[in-house]
Parts: sequence; structure tokens; C-alpha cells
Amino acid sequence: MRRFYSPVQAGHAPMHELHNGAFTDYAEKPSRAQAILDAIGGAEQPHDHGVGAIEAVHDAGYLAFLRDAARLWEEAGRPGQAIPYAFPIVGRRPLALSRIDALLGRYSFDATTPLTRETWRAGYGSAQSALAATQAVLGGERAAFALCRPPGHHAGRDYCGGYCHINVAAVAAQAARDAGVARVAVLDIDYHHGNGTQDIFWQRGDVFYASLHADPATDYPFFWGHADEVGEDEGHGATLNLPLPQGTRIDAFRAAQATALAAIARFGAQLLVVSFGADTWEGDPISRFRLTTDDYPLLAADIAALGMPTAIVMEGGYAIDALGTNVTAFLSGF
Ligand code: OKP
Ligand code: ZN
Repeated sequence: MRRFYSPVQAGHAPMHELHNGAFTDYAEKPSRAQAILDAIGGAEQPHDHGVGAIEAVHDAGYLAFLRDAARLWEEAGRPGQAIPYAFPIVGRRPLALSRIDALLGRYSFDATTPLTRETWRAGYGSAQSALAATQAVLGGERAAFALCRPPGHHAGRDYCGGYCHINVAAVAAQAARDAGVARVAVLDIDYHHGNGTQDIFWQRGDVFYASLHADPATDYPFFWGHADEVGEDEGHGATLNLPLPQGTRIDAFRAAQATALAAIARFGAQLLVVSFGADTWEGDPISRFRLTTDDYPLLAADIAALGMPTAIVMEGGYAIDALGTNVTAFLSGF
């Protein structure tokens, strides 16, 4: 299987994150990508497909913010990395914001996603990897893998959060639409709900979003991913959420995935984007499902049995010692 990764993706390396009330080591480390690269035997560097496919999904003001935030933070005399702390929850209205703290609150939905001088370039590279995998399957490959890191599924049209800045799955899905694929599906099997992907396609009838994830009643991102969230307007019925309890093992996970795959087939998708997170693994440090390494080929084989051209983009997975093995196991199922 062709696989893609750009070295610029390693540049985003925040020192720490706000985790359960204290600063801890940033879990979404560059060494995640290295561990996967070592296991899959390297990757092709993606061609630069330009910023257009990113602008097709994200707000222009937001992208300017991603480019500028770390510089503005430094110019304000701040140490470390740019982290938001005040959010316009009440009385939202269009304002010409200039203060870095105001911009951070406006364009972030949580405080776990620091921005550095390298964030934009890394997110851009991650999106280029996703685009390269999409081009490969549009060009006839059965499946392709984008080693996306930073991940993307929590990022919305105009906000970052959950370690995500550019929604790489959405960029891939939209690129497929713009290449003429009439109906596209995103299957999200990361441990966490992909609130950003859901939000981007919420009112769209041409892109189906199906997600298996930990119940938002107990798990991040808390506010999205409930079973009754089904999309709106033209998108009504084109969002499918299958929340699962902590402790979920392969049998229940596989059954839920079968439900999602059946819905994707009924929808009539002609191309599939898989948001793959290895944080469903039993040893993941921030997650609470109990999948084993041997479960991943089964899940992948079920997805492959759909017979759809499939671009796989990497999302989470934080047990770095096991990450390469788990990703290899998943890819082997295709
Ligand atoms: C990104 B992805 C809980 C901290 C949660 C954010 C988790 C982001 C996961 N105390 N931090 O979906 O793997
Ligand atoms: Zn996750």
C-alpha cells in the first residue's frame, strides 16, 4: 500500500498540555510519527498540492490565525507556547479581534492544543499527506495511507482543539468531492468523537460521517458524539454516531463498525476516508477501550470488504511503543 508522510510534520512539538488541571507532557508527540514510519518501512513524501484544498474546508481568518498565533504570542512577551484561556461562549458577535488571547479563544474550543511557530507548516504537511493518499486512490489504488500527524478530526471550519488544527479527513473528503466523486463517506474509528469532521459536514448531504467512539457522557470531547446527533438540513441522516462504553472490546466494536459500514453502503458512497486512531488499543494512556493488536486486521478486513477506494488518515494513538505495531496490524488487514 502506498503511504505518505512529510518531514515538516515533525516540526510541531509543544512542550506540554493542560491535562486534568495541570501541565503534563504533550501526548501528541513527533515521536509518534517516527514510530509509525519505522514500523511501516518509510513513506513517500507527498507532492505539494497547494493551499486550495485546505481553504476549501477552513475559514480564511482561521488559517491566518494559525499562521500568525505563535508570532503574536512571542510579540506579547509570552514564554512557551500559545495557549488560549478565555472563550467567547456568551454574547458571540463578529468583532475585529487583535489581541492574541482574544484570537486564541475565538479560534479554539479547548485549552489542550498549544500553537507553535511550526504548527502551521506541520498541519499543512499533514494535509498534503492526506491529499496525496486521496489522489492515489482517485488514480486507481485500492487503498492508501496518510501518516497524518498532527491529527485532524477535532478541528472545525474555524477552530482548533484536541491536538488538531487542519481537519485532514475533511480535506481528503472535500478533495474527492471536488475531483468529481459524487458521494463520499468518512468512517471515524478513533477512540474520540471527531466533532470537527461532524461539524464541517453537518448540513451536507454529499458527505456521510459515521463515528465509533467513547460515549461523550464520560469522555472528551464531551459535547458532541451522542447518538441523537444525525445532521441537519440536507445533511439530516448523513451523520451516524455510535457511542460505546469505556471497556469496549472487539466484539461490540466490530458489531458497531458493521452498522456503520452498512449505513455507508446504503448511502452509496463511492470513496471512503477512514479516520484511524490506534487509541482504541487496550494500553492507550489516555483512552479506555480494550482492543488488542490482533483485532486491528479484522477491523481493516471488514472495511476492505466494502470494496470502496479507501484513503486512510492517521488520527490518535498515544501508546508510542505499541503504535507502530498497531498501525502495521491495521494496514495488513487491507
Ligand atoms: C485527540 B485524538 C483529558 C485530556 C484530553 C485531548 C484528547 C485529544 C485526542 N484530560 N485531551 O482524537 O486522538
Ligand atoms: Zn483520539
